Amino acid sequence: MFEMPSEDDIKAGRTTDVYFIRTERVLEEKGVNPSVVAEVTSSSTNLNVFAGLHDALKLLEGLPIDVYAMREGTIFYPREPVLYIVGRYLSFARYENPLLGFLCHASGIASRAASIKLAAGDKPVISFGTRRVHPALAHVVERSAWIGGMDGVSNVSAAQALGIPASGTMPHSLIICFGDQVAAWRAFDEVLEEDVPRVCLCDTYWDEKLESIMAAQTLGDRLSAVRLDTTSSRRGNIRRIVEEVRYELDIRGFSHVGIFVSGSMDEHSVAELADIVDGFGVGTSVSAAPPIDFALDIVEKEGVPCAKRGKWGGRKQVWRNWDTLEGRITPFGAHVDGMEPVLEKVMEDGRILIQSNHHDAREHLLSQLEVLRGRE
Ligand code: PCP
Repeated sequence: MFEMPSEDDIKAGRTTDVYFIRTERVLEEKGVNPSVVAEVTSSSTNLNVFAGLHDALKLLEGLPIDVYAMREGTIFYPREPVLYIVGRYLSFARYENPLLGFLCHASGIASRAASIKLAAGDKPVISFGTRRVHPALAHVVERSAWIGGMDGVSNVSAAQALGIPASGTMPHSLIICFGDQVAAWRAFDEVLEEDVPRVCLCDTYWDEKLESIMAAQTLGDRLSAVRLDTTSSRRGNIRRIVEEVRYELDIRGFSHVGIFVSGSMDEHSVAELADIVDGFGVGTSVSAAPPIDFALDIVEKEGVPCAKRGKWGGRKQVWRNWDTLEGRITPFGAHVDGMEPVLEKVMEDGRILIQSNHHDAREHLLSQLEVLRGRE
């Protein structure tokens, strides 16, 4: 129905670049099929979070290869292999494209989510961004945002797949349908279950301060927060607007009412507001985050290091001191005192050896963010 490949297309390696198909034919024709080690690395110096392993293993399942990888949610550094394959090159040649696609995209989203979560401190951040991407990507967007430390996701289908409740407030269209903010807020409160937070959108027709006071006077103690999603043409200095709304709510005895901000938020605007805002909704910055520039390179052939220029040769291990996040790269088989190996065997002869759970990955990431916060 929609313009996209089927799961069978992806699993069969058809969503690949033609030069891999031609390479297969040339090597087969000439009887060349070396045993290699091929590793995935990036040169990115941003806050990088590894994600996408779950789907990557499903893609490679059944191929006569062994795979070693980091846990999802691991913060990684430039040149550190996040995954490597051991096997005959023709066993996985055409899968380089979809493999990198799964890892580059998911890790890009998880990394941006983690940067925003780091900027938000202890304030919750909800992922609002699946409306900005192809619907077929909704699950990978929200799973990666969750691994990256987001505190909730708005997409219903993805939330169900993740096994978490979907999060959200109310859209402007609800207010416009009623044509009256108060009627809309009241209806929202009357109709929805008690476990749905009463967060009223307060910027549709009038000034944020006025609508916030109205919402507090309308729902009183039942109001948990007001959402400010001020349109860009009126946004001006959003920090001043939030301070004003905070002051006006407090002097009227509504200090229990939180302030939730959304609309073109990123790690910079979140950092600027985190001390006065109680929660954030972030869309494009996370869902349309740039992919990580992972590359897959052969670094060892028939047991001999053989990397191209710009790459470090030979099979490797990555080491981490999880208390300081200090890292080291060594040849495979070496040892580093006071550090733990990061790359573990996750596939043996095409059999998946681990369950890459998104909740465990998120906890793993959050514990590393605590170390980074400790440095600030
Ligand atoms: C949308 C939503 C969030 C926005 C998008 C998140 O706003 O409410 O605030 O996406 P962003 O981070 O990419 O801006 P609107 O479509 O303006 O409003 P509504 O809530 O009515 O859908």
